[in-house]
Amino acid sequence: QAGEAVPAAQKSSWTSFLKSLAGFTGDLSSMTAPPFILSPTSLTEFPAYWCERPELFAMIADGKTEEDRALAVLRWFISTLKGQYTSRNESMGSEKKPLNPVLGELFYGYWPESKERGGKTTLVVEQVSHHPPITAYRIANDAKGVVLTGHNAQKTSFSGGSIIVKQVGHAVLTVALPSGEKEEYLITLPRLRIDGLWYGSPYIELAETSFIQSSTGWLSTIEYKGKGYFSGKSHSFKATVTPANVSQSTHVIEGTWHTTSKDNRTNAQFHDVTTPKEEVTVTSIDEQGEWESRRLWHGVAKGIREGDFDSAAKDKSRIENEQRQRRRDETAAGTKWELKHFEHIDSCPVYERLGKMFSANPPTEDAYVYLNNGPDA
Ligand code: HCR
Repeated sequence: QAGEAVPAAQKSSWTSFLKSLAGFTGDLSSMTAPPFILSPTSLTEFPAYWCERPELFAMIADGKTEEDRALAVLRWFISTLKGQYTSRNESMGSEKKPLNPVLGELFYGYWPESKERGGKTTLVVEQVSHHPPITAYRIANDAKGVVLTGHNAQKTSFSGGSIIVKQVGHAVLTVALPSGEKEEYLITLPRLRIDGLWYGSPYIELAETSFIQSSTGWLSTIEYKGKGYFSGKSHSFKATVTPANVSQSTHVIEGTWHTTSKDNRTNAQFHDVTTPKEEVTVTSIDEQGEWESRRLWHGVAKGIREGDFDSAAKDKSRIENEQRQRRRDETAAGTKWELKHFEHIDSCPVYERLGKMFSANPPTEDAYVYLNNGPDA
């Protein structure tokens, strides 16, 4: 039934929200949505999903051959999808609308060292643009020599009752090999469809194709399908892994990204995310700086969690007004906001070089270069 999951008092504002989505393109994060769909978490926390299985991230460096490492990168990537795209349904009952980060917002965290993963893995996130929202991040296990850098923005549109989200941006993973050489992987991002809006119970399905291109030539092509395709199951994927200049794939991996998959050639299990994951460790709010996400949004998040939406809205307006004032002051003084941990470049050299190998579209993309000055530097 329509609006089944929507609290009675918010049904009409949910209907207005859905109506305003029709014909909408652009930045969904700035749209006002009814309280029941609000999440107390800022989008700056999302890059942590890349590393909730830190041992898989670290293990990339242990691959003995180019093929082993290409498969290890694919295994780690597929294993992040459950957290990235289904974890709000698990923790909050449905997909929710995250807090829209302010320019300069920061999120720091780490996964402690352990025997399996060798070293501490650190996370630095910065909101590098507000309009449109762009989040830059860097995750590093220095002891293993595995580093991921990337940025993410979204372009949204509405079609057939679903929100379609094109992810803009890419990630680059580098592995420092014992030989002193460096291997690079260009990672493109899947398209999302947000379904279940009619019922007030949104969830994500992944669509189309994403790629992982290695500087060694190995290419993983990942196709995403929902119910009724491949296996008939939600969250299905099929990945083919091909060496350089060979069109026939060496590995075909099929399964559902939120559970398990198999390598068709060997019939061996490829990934398994039915086991517990490890959330990022973050210092307590009292110890955080004023730009750090959980401290910055503390009042709003508390209001949302406790159902006190008036106080959440008041604190949100305070933050937004402060931001507007800051921008006005900068214009008056003829100054510009300075990024803290990243520097913007118009064209990413890794994207250009590796993108050519699989005819990436677009052929060039901008990037944010990490300045090596995070809290653990
Ligand atoms: C689309 C989305 C904001 C962006 C989120 C991204 C794409 C961010 C980068 C992460 O690596 C992966 C990721 C996962 C999320 O699924 C995706 C969010 C889902 C909803 C949210 C919209 C802006 C809010 C839509 C409001 C709906 C729920 C009514």
